[in-house]
Amino acid sequence: MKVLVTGFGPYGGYSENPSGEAVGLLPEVAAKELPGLELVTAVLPVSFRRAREELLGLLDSERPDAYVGVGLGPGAAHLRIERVAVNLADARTPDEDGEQPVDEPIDPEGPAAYFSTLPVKAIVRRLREEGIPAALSYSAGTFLCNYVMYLGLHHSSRRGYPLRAGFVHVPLSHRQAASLGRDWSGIPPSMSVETVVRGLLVVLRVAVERFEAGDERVTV
Ligand code: PCA
Repeated sequence: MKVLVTGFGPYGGYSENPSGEAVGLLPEVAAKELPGLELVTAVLPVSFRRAREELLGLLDSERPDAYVGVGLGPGAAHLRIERVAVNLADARTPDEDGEQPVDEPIDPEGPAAYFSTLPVKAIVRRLREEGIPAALSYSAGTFLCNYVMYLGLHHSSRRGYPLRAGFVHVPLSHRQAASLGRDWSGIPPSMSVETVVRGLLVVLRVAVERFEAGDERVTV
């Protein structure tokens, strides 16, 4: 099974992005722990135009069986397994190229939303069993993370590949939380990048198990 996993680079006030850091560490760990998996990784820029070009280019050149997007969700206290991507780009702040779409559809011809086609509940269950805090989430926002999740699912629906696609939001890293926090009450929740990497391995393991078992069910 071939899986594309993408993280994001720095953006806005975040000079580091733990999603990109974790995705960068993933190939070495996955080679040991999931030897049968063909893994392709990339760190996307936080730019609507360039992220779209890179992601669609990778989906077409690599033709992965599954796509897992990963991004930073500042304020998240656990891994958020996203369930829905909406056809909306509504940026509160400009992207890294200064573009700021407001109230724009991602594709005027596309459906209002797509559900993740990863086995999201099985993933959450397995993460918790392995001691990693995780929960389902019903909004990936309206910025780049929702954008790449929608694009992945839209591509899957239109072209037939990847067969499965979904998205994981990760908390700030401990280092970020330590430097961003102002006082006792102002420390945001955080997770170590190592735990995020372990969590992504679990996501991949569950996806591979389902795929290899020919299990067509989604969600459960
Ligand atoms: N998080 C942002 C964009 C890039 C990232 O890592 C988001 O949640 O949309």
